[in-house]
Amino acid sequence: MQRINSLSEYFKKYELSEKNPESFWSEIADSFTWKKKWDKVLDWDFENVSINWFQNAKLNITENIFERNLKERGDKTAIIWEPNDPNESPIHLTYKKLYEETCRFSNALRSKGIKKGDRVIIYMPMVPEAAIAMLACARVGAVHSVVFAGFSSTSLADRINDCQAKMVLTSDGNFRGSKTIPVKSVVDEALEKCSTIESVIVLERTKQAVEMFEGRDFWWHDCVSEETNICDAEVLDSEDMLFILYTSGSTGKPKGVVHSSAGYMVYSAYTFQNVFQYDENDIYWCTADVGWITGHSYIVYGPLLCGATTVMFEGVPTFPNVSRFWDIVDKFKINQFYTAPTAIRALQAHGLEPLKNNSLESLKVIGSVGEPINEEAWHWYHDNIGKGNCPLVDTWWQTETGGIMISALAGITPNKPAHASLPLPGIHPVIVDPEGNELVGNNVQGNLCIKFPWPSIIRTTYGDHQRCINTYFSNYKGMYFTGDGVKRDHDGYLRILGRVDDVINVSGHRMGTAEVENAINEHEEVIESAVVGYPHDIKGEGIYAYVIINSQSSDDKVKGEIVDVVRRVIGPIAKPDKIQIVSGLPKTRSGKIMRRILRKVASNDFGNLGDTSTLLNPDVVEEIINGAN
Ligand code: 7RM
Repeated sequence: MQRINSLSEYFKKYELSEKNPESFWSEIADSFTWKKKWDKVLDWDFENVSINWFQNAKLNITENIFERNLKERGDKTAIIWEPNDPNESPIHLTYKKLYEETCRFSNALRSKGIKKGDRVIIYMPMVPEAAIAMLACARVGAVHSVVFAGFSSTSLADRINDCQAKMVLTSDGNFRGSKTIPVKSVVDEALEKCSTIESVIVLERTKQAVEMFEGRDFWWHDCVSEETNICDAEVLDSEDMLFILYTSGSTGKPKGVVHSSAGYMVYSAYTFQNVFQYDENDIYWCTADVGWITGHSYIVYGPLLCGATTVMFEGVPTFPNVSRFWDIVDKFKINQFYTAPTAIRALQAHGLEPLKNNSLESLKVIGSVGEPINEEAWHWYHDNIGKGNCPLVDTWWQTETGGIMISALAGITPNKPAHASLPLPGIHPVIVDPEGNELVGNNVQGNLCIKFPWPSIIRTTYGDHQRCINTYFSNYKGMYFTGDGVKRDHDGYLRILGRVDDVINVSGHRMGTAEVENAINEHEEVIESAVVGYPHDIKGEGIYAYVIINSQSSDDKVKGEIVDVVRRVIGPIAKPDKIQIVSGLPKTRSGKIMRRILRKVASNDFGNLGDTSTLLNPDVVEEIINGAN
């Protein structure tokens, strides 16, 4: 894998990627194993969103993880798995062992009738089998869609139905901190609303009692017991779908973001290698869950394509105590550590006491992802975890981009607190004003767009291509619109300012305000609701819900029930932090809720509410201010 070693080399590569993107990307793609090479590097059209990378090439991403790595790295550890309970032994899976287990499970998938193009849902805890499940799908050409195991049965059912999945891979339960959470029973509940699922494979993890439905449900260990550890990889076209991952937007239900095989492979590996500057014997740990894009690209695919040792952690940062992350860093002598600002802030709140028995001296690189990192958290992380001598890579990217887009390259790009800094080679960001004029030069602020395709750009939203065009490629003609605001400072470094649409980012989890409102509205006494984000010390943003109810019951009772409804409809991560019962919502004459005002009130920023004279019901503003919590 091509690796950039100096700042001047970065600028050189960047320039090449601007002047001759095809030669830039084909040089990188050359280091992979192809069944057949491409006829043309790139064909693209942002108007109809038709993007074709490495045209007509044939490959399988798992051959690039296994066959390409096995000779040199067969006995090298691919995955280190750290269980929830620190007293349970970790598991070290070598590349050879991971390959064999993937083949065995690939055969099991084929035995159950899974073929190229079939959609398979993975609803599993953070266990090695979750990675094996993803890789086995990729091996047989099935399209995986991982659903975070904290989502509700309703959310799971929506995703199964949207992609018309044929199979669910799951577990009996999930160990998370001091709790044991049911998983299989959530699947059972979801499947009452689904008709496309033919079989369910259940991994035994917690050994809790589960119901197994004859003819539909099978134990993982039974499925693999008769299978061999050799399995031919399906030959895929570059643009064949690799996976679907659902993500929230400003309107409607979550969208199935589609990634394709070759482009995603090239980009996830290239960015992993260069951002983290991985060296052959390093131990790398990303604390994300495989249910999010960060887990896909930087726990599983990127690291394994590069032959790295990647750590997978089943538990939570606070169990059995708040030293857990740092204990794991010392236990495995982690060299690169990649986590979210929300985790940093939560641990920062406990002070330095939990660090006093940790050395952390193995760390070479620390990283941040998922939300803007505030300067205070940046410095705490840099000084106390990185001990002042580890480069901190603040990596900006999205489910739709497939891989890191704007970030320092560790040890190469000078660090600047709270700045994602510079685009990676091949990434051409532009800052635009609301009319779509490009703002050139330094000291400008506006909306972040990307004007040229990169290999792992979103290809479509599953089942609804028009929605992909409308959401990402219509706001600004000829450009991909990210939904984020950005500032280019006097040095030309980029600082991400957060979402400019109705998406909120709670503890690094993306949520549509409309999605939360729809869940709240399922409570039978709710007439209308409006959800906004507000600054939260630890979560980054908290969820603030304004709710109009039609009720004789006490406000407190309804508030409690609303929290329960959201938990049931979406999952615990979407629970409102604050609920204010109101008699009306500020609306424009055309009936649109003026969220600007609601955002200001939720942020305790009553000073300048802007022009409220155009409101249909200006009186309600005062009531809302008086009742704010
Ligand atoms: C990787 C991931 C994407 C949204 C994105 C941003 C925010 C992500 C950063 C960030 C500031 C960062 N995918 N975001 N990384 N904001 N600095 N380094 O999180 O699809 O779940 O979310 O997250 O708003 O649009 S995601």
